[in-house]
This record gives sequence, structure tokens and C-alpha cells, in this order.
Amino acid sequence: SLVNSFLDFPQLRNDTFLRAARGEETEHVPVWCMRQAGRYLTEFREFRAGKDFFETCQSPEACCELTLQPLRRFGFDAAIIFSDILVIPQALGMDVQMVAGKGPTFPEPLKEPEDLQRLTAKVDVGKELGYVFKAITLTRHKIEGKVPLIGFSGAPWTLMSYMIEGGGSNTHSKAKRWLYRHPEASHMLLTMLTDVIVEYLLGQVAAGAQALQVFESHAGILGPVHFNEYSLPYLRDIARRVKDELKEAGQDVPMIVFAKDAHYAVEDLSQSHYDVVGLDWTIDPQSARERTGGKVSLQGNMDPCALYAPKERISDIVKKMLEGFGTRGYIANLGHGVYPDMDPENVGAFVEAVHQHSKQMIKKI
Ligand code: 1CP
Repeated sequence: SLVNSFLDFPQLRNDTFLRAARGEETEHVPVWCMRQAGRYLTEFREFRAGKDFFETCQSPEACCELTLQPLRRFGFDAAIIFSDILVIPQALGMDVQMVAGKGPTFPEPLKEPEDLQRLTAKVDVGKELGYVFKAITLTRHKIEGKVPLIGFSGAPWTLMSYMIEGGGSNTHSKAKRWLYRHPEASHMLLTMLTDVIVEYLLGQVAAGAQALQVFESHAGILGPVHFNEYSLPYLRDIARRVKDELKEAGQDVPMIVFAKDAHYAVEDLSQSHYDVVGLDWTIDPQSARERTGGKVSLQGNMDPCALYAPKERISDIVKKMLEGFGTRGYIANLGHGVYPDMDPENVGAFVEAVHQHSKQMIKKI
């Protein structure tokens, strides 16, 4: 049950990230990076070498090791479980392969609404995705209470777009064709995904996840009208259903929504039952704060490419970012993931700059 599984986890020693997510006072601004486990780390490349990506995702021991690697190097205030958003389409019965140099590839993507019949109608989430739950429980033990562990899922529209495009895309025109041509089938698919995502996120909490992030990475390709019809209602539904269920079990697990490039939706996202709104770098910190009116905590949003700058410059950029967001109800992060060619030393400089500047700013308040 939800409660019993928590009894024997090590005591959490750094809850800065959880307090910031709830808008409470902290001694420093917490920081973590999307894709903090990744190819920019030599130890990651060595560990992953010669192994299939999704086989790695299916090994709890491998996921645990890859989640812990960045924590051994840097003073991150949170860890995110190593996995991928595309494990959900796999659970629905689709074949997904990680092709070197190309990224995730679906040999048989959905083409027409009839193809929805190929998807598993009633997914047994515990059976199909139990390996992720095992990875979370193992990692929660092995992390020894150092920092909280974040679970995650892709959001319905982002997953739908992969399932129709069959992989990465610049235009997402195949998936958007469905929105214009097959609105009913689109809603049917989004509803199916939402039901699985809710169960998946609740399973992650039962397994030991202490916060949840929902990635709507492909929000930017939708305009405001389509976002309001095909993304926002499902994002809201996910948070409301997960929160309601957790409340009944007496649990409060912060939820983060990251809708990349959806700056037009920042007000709506701040009123969609999430505790934290994650931001990409195309929005100015101060205006994000004004537009969300202190209703939620904010996370983000340094341009990942700022990590190519010299360390002193990174420190200045971080200071400005902290001044823009303020130190309360704020979680520092990049506006998207770390890229494979980035210098780990500069990631370390980013983390240290957040801690150092924010400590000074908080002391002065
Ligand atoms: O072999 C490898 O290591 C491939 C690189 C890689 C990694 C490290 C992929 C392939 N996925 C991951 C792990 C991953 N994916 C994590 C782990 C934890 C961490 O962040 O440290 C997370 C949270 C994800 C989530 C994910 N996968 C997203 C959402 C976040 C985002 O980047 O917007 C998306 C869109 C994916 C799909 C995906 N998986 C991998 C790639 C290269 C892609 C993007 C492909 C594309 O559409 O261009």
C-alpha cells in the first residue's frame, strides 16, 4: 500500500527542494538539472557503452547507478530517476527502439485512427512498468536520504506526437494532422494516455518517488488554441487525479509541470493544480513571477547553452536569474536538458553559483 512502503526508507537529510516546491523558506535555493544523468558524464558513457538503451531502462540496478552518478560529482538538491518518457508507448504495446545517432524510433507508428485498435486497451501498469517502480524503490534506498528522488512521466500530447510521428520531428505535422482531421480520435488517444499516466505516477509514489514531474516537451508546436484543447485539460486532469488519490492516503507529493515553449500558457499552468511550473529560457524570470502571481513555485530556466560560457560568466548569469525569480518558491534548473558535449566542470560551476549567490541573498533578507 502507499503508506507501508515508506517505513524502511532512510531518513531524508536535505529537504530543500521539497520545501522550495511548497513555497516554504530555505537556507539556499535548491538546484538540479534536467538530463543530469547523461552523456556529458564520462562515467555515464562508460556504463552505457554497448548496452541497449531500453534494456538499460528495464534494469533497476542500472537505473539506480545512472541516477546516482551525477550526485557523486555535484551538490544537486534532487535526483531524477533514470528512465525515459517512451516507456509508456511501450506499455501500450508499441515497439520503440533507440537508434544510435537518430534517437527514439517507432518502426510502426500510428497512421490513422483505426490504428488505435493496436494499442492495449487495459494496460496492467504494475506488470508492464513494474521495472520502473523497482528502480525507484532500489534508488530510494541507495540514495541514503541524501536528496529527494523525483519520478516523472511524459504528458499525453508529447507521447501522442511520438506515437504518430514515429520519432523526433521538427514540424510534428503528422501528429498535428490528427488534431485537425481526427479530433475525436485524438481525444480518445489522449484520454487513454492520461489514464495510464495517472496510474503510472501513483505507482511511482508508492514505490518511493518524493516528487513528480510531467514533461510536455512538445507544447511549443501547439498554438494557444490547440494547447487549450489538447494539452492543458489533460495536464490538469493528471494533477487533480493524482493529488486527490494521494490526499486520501494522507500524502503530499509536490508536482511539477514543464511545458516547454508554452509561455503563452504560464498563467493557466499556474492554476492547474501543480505546485511548481517549470520554465524554459524563452521567458523572463520577473515576468514569469508577475504572471503567476505567487500562486506557485517556479523552476528553471537558464539557457542550457550558457553552460558553454566561461565559469565567471555562468556565475553572473546565475546571479541575475536569482534576482529575477527571487529566492523564495524557486528551484534553479536549466530551461531544458544538459547537452552531451557540455563540460561537467561547468555544470558544477552552475550548481555552486546557485548555492553561493542564493545563500548570500537569503542572509540579507
Ligand atoms: O543513450 C542515451 O543515453 C540516450 C540519451 C537519453 C537519455 C540520457 C535518452 C534518449 N533518454 C535519456 C534519459 C531521460 N529521458 C531522462 C533521465 C533522467 C535525467 O534527466 O537525468 C529523462 C527525464 C528523459 C525524458 C525524455 N525523453 C524527454 C522529456 C525531457 C526533454 O528532453 O524534453 C523526452 C522528449 C525524451 C525522448 C528522448 N529520449 C532520448 C532522446 C534523445 C529523446 C529526444 C528525441 C527527440 O525527440 O529529439
